Amino acid sequence: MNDLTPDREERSANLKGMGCSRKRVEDARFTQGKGNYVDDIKLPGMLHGDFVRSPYAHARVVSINKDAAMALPGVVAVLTAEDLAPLNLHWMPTLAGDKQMVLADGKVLFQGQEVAFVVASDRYVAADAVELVEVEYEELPVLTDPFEALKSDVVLREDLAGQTEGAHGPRKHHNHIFTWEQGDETGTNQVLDNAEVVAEETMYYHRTHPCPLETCGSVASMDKVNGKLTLWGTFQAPHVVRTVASLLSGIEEHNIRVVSPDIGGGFGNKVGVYPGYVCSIVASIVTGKPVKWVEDRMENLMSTAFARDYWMTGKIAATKDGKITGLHCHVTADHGGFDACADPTKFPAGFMNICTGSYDIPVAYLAVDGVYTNKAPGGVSYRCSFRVTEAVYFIERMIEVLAIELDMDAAELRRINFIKKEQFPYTAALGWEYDSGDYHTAWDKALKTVDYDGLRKEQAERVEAFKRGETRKLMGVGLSFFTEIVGAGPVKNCDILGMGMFDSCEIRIHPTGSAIARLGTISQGQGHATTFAQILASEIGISADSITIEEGDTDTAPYGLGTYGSRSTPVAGAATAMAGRKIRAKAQMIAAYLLEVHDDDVEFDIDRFVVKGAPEKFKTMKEIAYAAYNQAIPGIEPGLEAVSYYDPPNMTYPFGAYVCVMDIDVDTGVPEIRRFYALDDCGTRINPMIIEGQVHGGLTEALAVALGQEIAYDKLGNVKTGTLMDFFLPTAWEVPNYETDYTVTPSPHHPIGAKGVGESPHVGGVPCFSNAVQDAFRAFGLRHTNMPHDHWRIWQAANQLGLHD
Ligand code: PCD
Repeated sequence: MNDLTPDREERSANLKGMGCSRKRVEDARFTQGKGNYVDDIKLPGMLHGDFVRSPYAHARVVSINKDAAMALPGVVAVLTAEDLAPLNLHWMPTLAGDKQMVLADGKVLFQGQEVAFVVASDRYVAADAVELVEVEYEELPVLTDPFEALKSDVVLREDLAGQTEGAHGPRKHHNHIFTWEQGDETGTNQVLDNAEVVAEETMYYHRTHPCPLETCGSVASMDKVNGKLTLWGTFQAPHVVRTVASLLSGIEEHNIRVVSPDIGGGFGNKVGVYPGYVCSIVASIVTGKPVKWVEDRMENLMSTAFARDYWMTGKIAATKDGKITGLHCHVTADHGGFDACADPTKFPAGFMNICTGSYDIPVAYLAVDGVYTNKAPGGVSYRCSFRVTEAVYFIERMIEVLAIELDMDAAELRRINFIKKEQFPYTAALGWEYDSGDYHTAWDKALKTVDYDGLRKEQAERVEAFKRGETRKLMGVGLSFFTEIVGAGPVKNCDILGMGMFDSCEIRIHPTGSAIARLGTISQGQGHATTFAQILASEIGISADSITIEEGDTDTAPYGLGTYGSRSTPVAGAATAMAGRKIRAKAQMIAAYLLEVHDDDVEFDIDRFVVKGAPEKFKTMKEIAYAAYNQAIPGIEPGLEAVSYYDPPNMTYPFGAYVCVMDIDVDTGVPEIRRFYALDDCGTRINPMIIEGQVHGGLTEALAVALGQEIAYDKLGNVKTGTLMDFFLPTAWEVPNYETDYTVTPSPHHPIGAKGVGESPHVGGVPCFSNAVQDAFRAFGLRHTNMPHDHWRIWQAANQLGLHD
């Protein structure tokens, strides 16, 4: 049975292992209409739910009259808080230690809040019945500004009235949620007081929203005969949903099966638990029928988790020649009506405490105040590891402002402050230990590729030409250098609702030498079925084409904390490699037995074990797998399976250097991106083609956020951007050609040296686009202007600088 495939190179290529741009195996299904999304699930007798939502941002619910709705043929039930109260499900715990109304209990706190859940025989009847539910409201004063909320007598959360302690410590005011402090306040203030130069700036990272193509939804099916609840849904963390559903409902966890089928993009929007999920479960329990809930686009934008909404004030101290000596940051965080941020429990402002960025800053202090307002709850990590995008935007803007203050080149200012290669592992002033990095090499490569000096020369010429009236277009050179923090991660630091953040992989090798591996994560488009098979192929010597990857079914997958915060590669990817190594260790013993040598006398070689010094004597993994099941081997159990639960020793710290060259028409405010160069370092690269796709996607979402995408409210708390007419979602029209590049600095603690990459381009991209806009006006005195830089805001900035006179 020996397989005498000729050379090692060919054998290695056959594996399609790590480093190979393997085509995505899931795409055959996705491009041929064979995907299986939540809305594709159709069960016999299935009912449909739809929400009555509040038109007001703050109002008392005086009465709800269901009669007319119930009279409509096809309507089965109209649930309100009163119906959920006996089950204790009218309020639910949030990931941030707060509680949130499932259905309005006494009053509403934001426009679009869920007031009643109509259950009907089809989606259209449900929608008609929603119109027939009569709700009487009494309007209350609306607070949409967190600074006003902190001064106002209006109590938003009456349920918390008088409570001076919250989940994250003392509350200073009835609309205040928490203060989170990190670092050395006294030391930082001392440095600021004595510094040669201090630059100060306040910036608003506006409220926006992840906008996956597929909105959120669920199908609940309670089988009262077996006592088993099955819940399909758009869940980025299916196991967590199962545990939470069990704790809330009292149904034993083995009787709950949670399935995330195909997911049409997550971007953090599908991490939290929404009233729709809870209501579909309750409705299925009440009616005994499966109940589907799928939100529409407006509901998605108005009510499911928002992102950002951080007011950040920074002070950065430096010497005259540009060496940074200290950093102070204060954030006022607008959390909306409930604190439903999706962060590890101990981090109420996520990883905002990585705001010292890629720079060697000796002392720093961060304080974050969380505030309630009349806006939708959420606070998700939209394509970033918790609040790292806010942190990177903050420091990359502070660097630009400091460069202006020092009258210095911003690329040079970065270079002299980067953490040096030999300083890794590096402990930052706010506590994180960066695993590895080589920032100078990446920066130099980036600047050289784009001919940075040439760009600055051209820019200076353009400024002169503008002043002479020869052009109305200015040129911006946007720079950003970012360090991400991904892979939450270590159980000792990170948990969600008490559940430690490890991840898992379970592998079964079949007798004929193919395999199935199941993971605790869940792909939403990232291509896990392609890439995890590649890790395994390299680890166990079975072709990736012969390995099925399965995720998302809690009845079969090992327990895991899910996919967000670019944690799949750092955590589940590590578990995959470790489980693979267990398989290999057993395979080694089997091979040695079959080859009649000692275990230590065989070694792994691509797809086989060979006798050391006698390469013609070998057993392929296929042969070993067959023997594992079919041959009695003394002292070894039959079968070839392994499972690994991996608790990472640290997070991984990918980084990157981005440059954007932009021309801005001063009279129309229209920016034109001439060039975008992105160098990413995510350590060992599993699939270069998928990485490139991830970078393109992340940059496009960064462009969206920097140049127009926002959830805006008026003074009455009406959402002004609740449809895709107003909410900017870039198309091929707005998106430039991206140039991607890389360096490779492996993670020293990850079994295959890989770091995450999915979010990096977004985290580095937002400041890069923003800096490009702002840099175009630097020569005319602009220091800082807030995002999103849509045409109107750019025009206004130009106008304020007197460029239209
Ligand atoms: N990779 C490779 N290599 C390396 C790394 C990585 O190859 N070194 C690849 C992997 O395998 C996969 C990807 O890449 O496939 C990614 O990865 P990561 O970074 O690890 O990540 P994950 O975890 O997997 O995922 C997550 C992310 C996130 S977070 C987000 S937002 C987004 C991204 O992912 N999302 C999404 N991307 C994406 N894509 C798509 N298509 N879709 C979606 O949805 Mo959050 O937190 O949730 O916000």
